[in-house]
This record gives sequence, structure tokens and C-alpha cells, in this order.
Amino acid sequence: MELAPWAPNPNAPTTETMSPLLLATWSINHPALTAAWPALSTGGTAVDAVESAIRFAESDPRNATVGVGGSPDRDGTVSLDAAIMLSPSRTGAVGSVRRALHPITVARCVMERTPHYLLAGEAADQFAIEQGLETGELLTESSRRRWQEWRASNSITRPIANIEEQNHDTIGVLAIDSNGTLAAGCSTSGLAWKLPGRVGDSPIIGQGLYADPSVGACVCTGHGELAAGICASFLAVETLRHGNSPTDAVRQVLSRIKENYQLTDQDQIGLIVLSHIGHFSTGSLRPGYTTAVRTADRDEAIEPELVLL
Ligand code: SD4
Repeated sequence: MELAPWAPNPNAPTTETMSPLLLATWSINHPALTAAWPALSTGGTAVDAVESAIRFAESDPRNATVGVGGSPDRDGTVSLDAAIMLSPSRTGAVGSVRRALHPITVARCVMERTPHYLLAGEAADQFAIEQGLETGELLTESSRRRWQEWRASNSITRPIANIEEQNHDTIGVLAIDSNGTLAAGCSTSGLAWKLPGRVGDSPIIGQGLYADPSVGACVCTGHGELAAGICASFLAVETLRHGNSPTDAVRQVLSRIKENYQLTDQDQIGLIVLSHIGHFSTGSLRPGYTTAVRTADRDEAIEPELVLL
């Protein structure tokens, strides 16, 4: 049977104005939401809010796993991953950049100015330079010192640090603007002391983040390898797509991780799931994960709704 072409329904209600909303992984990223909120709450776009919140975190040298001052890899070099996503056909990402000071902006440029979705390594830094974006030294005195202390007290067979608030402040941001448009973004230096060349879940669509404007969005933080194998953010959004709540989606992701991995005491994943109508839930494998929330009525850091273990 031939289907009639889609035509707009003249009786459809007009899109309601939504209240803007900003969410970020880890309470330490609360100031990043505070920085992005004035523009978002006065008509700014979700994509600008995600970029500006993340740029704020990337600029803060005290933030030990995002941007300048991020945690080095095993060999003492800082390399960064970032991604931004509005919809399946509007995504941009960079992996393993070593010079770009704002990988989230490089990711946005990949989305807006190239036919590609992901650029990696030296060529991604070169792309940032060609686009006139800021580059510089990512290693600070303090990140160098932390790396030296780690080298002195650990063998190189133990390449990663525990995921906790003190050493894991990877930023994942979800936003809805007053037009009801969704955006998601992530930026990270990845797991501390990772093997050089390792790229985590954060710049990979479906793993560290996913957004589908008609369904919802998700961002993950923690051990990227756990989010990777189950396509955690995609799984969360697909769970919403089948009519389930954000809480169901968080539960689904955490249970799927538990079913598939031999979890150690150090393994952690935290996630935020947001429906396209502004309902959200948060969860983590273990206690310790927090979420920053900014709306017209809320300005706080909250404990996860679900903690699996
Ligand atoms: C990664 N998921 O590279 C990131 C790290 C992270 O809080 O989120 N840490 O695996």
C-alpha cells in the first residue's frame, strides 16, 4: 500500500514554550551552569548553553579532568576528548587533542563547518588552528605534580585512578531552551594516567552522550569502557523511545552494565537521562556521584535517584 505523504496537521497544538533547564554531571560543575544560565534563561539556545557551560569548566585549571589542567596520561601528556550533539544528524566530536584549549568549541566547529562528525589526534589540533580557535599548553604545574606523585607511587601496570568527586569532574551537560530544543555535550581529559592514545566514551556518539529531539538525551561520566560496551547513552534514549520513564532508562543502563562486566570496587558510572519534555533522572553504580541542576526554580546539586550497588 502506498502511504500518503506526510502533511502538517492543521489542528495540531502549537509547540508549548518550555522552561529552560540545565543539568551537569558532578556538583563541582555547578559553577559552569551558573555561568551559562543567564543567557539560557533569557532566550539563549540550548547549544550555546552547552558550549558555554563546558567552556567554563575547560577554562578552570583547578578542574582536574577537563580542559587545561586536566589529568595527564601515563606518560605525562594531557589529551582531551569532547563532543556535542543536537540530533542524530547534528553531531561533532574530537578525540585525543593535545593543544586545543576548548575542545567543545572544536567539536562544535566539526559539527557546523565540516561534513564529518569526529576528528582525532594531531589533525584535530591542526583543524582547531585552521579555524582560528585557541590552542596552548594543557599541562599545568599542578597537573604535572599530580602525575609525578602518581608515577612515584604506582607501577605503570595500574593505569587508572578511582572515579570519585575529587578526581573525576568530567563534564557532561544537558540543556533544553525555551523553544524546547535539546542539546548534549561532554568534555574530559579522560581517565587519569590512561594509556597514551586511549579515547574514552565522551566523544563517541551513543556512549558518553546521545540526543534525539523527539525523545530525549543522556550523558554519562565515569569509566568510559563500561559505557562503551553497552552504548550507554544510546540505550538510555532508546529506553525512553519505547515509552519508559527517565528513571526506567537509568535503571536499564546500570543493570546492563552489571550484567556485562565483572565490576570492581573502583568501577563507577554516573548518568543523567532527560526526556524531551524536561523530565529527568540520575543514577550511578555506586554512591559518590552527584548532579548539578539549574532551572528557574532550582539551583542545587542532587544525589542520584538510583544507586545500583
Ligand atoms: C572517560 N568517561 O574518558 C570519561 C571519564 C569520566 O568522570 O567521565 N570521568 O572514560
